[in-house]
Amino acid sequence: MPQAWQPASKERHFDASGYFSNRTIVALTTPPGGALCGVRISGPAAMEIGSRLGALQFTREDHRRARRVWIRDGSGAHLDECILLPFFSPHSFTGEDSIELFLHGSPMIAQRVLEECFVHGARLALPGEFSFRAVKNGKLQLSQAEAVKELIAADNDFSLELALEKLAGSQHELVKRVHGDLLQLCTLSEAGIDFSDQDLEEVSLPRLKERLRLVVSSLEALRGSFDRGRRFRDGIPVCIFGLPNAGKSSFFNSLLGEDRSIVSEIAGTTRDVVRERINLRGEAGQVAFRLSDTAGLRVSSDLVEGLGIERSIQAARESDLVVVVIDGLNSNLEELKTQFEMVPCEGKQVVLVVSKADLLSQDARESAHAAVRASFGIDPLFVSSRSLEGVKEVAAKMADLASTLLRRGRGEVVLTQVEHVRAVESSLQILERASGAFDLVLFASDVRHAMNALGPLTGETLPDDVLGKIFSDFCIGK
Ligand SMILES: Nc1nc2c(ncn2[C@@H]2O[C@H](COP(=O)(O)OP(=O)(O)OP(=O)(O)O)[C@@H](O)[C@H]2O)c(=O)[nH]1
Ligand SMILES: [Mg+2]
Repeated sequence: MPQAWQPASKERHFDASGYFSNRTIVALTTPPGGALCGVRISGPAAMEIGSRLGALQFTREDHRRARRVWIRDGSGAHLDECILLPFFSPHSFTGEDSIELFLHGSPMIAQRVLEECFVHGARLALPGEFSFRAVKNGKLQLSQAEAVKELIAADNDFSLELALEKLAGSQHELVKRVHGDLLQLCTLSEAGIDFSDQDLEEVSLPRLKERLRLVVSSLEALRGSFDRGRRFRDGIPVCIFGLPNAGKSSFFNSLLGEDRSIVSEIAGTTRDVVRERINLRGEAGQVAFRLSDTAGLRVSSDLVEGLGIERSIQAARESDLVVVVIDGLNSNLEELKTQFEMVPCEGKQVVLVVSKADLLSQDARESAHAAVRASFGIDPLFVSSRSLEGVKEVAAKMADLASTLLRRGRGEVVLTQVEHVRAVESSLQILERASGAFDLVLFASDVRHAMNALGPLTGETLPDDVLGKIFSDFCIGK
């Protein structure tokens, strides 16, 4: 954010209680550089500040009524002509009284308006503080607030769709259901304790354990979804693999559209794994990848090169997709096959690419094609990092193969955050103990603990400092 947008008077917005103060807060809600600039004022003094800025009086009748007004500072000097929109509590984003201003997009105006709000007692909002207040006031579920952050960060079709569904409440609904089931189990087991002398079948330990199994399987499915969630968040891991000098780094650079890896005619140029994130477009949309360029594989007496080769094999093992680059001019397919067999390919997608197509005659292409097909049983694609022939086609093929790993049913929940999967894991651990409990008292206590362990997903039993930390990752104005 440009310097001019920072408030000059820091002490005016210092507030020791951080997220847990109820002071009126203000921040820009749009990034700099646009034709318009949004400002949100939220909190108990919002209406008063709005009234002073616009020399207006608000009644509840003015809720959501946009007005075009001149706003002025305390001396009566013009600040800007803008649109002013009041929202009365609880019908606002934060659930508090709020004023939204739409100013002309000038950093100078924005700074002056913020300063004027500070004069009237507001302080600058902390990162994510509007969303924090919305969650605190029950206007937004924690998972929906997190979805807003993911929505802003989404840079490909698949993560955008997932964040939109999360915003619409898919994850919250599922977690609420599981939480509700656990609560019901708590209630039933406590009833079982109270009426233990009556031998009621419905609240007997075996019957409750039976019910618990259903909850456990929902939680297990949720835990299992994280494997895919990581791919949504970080991209699909892809390894570019092959013998030295095959043209791996050149192809890697062609995909990225920049000279990221060093390329030379000396075999063994790449030593370490070079990683980059990239989005590639296929038929189903854009897919994010974590692309790794690796050291060429050969038997080497050089210690450093040997370590690099070990890393190449490790990178291939950890990838969902392996792009094997075969030197179009000088390929030793037997050797390549031997090296490739060191990578367990079960469950992996493989794309074979013959490089240096610009140097290959039609005959050479045909014989390379036949030889690769005979050795690997897969048709190769031809690319040239010089003319860029075939690069787009390989990119599209990679995106199409990878998109099968990201496909979800509509509304299918996929966990993308480590804190969430940890919460599910710890809940499951406690429920495992509950499944082996010998009496209802222990069973009831474990089920209650397991329910509380889901706090990071529900937001209900989270300690204040943890909640504050979640929102501190947001941007100011969110
Ligand atoms: N004409 C032509 N030359 C290429 C092409 N791709 C790579 N080369 C050349 O082949 C040589 C090796 O390219 P690199 O991309 O460094 O090969 P590498 O597989 O990364 O090699 P190592 O890192 O040593 O394993 C360089 O001289 C490149 O200029 C291509 O498509 N066309
Ligand atoms: Mg290389």
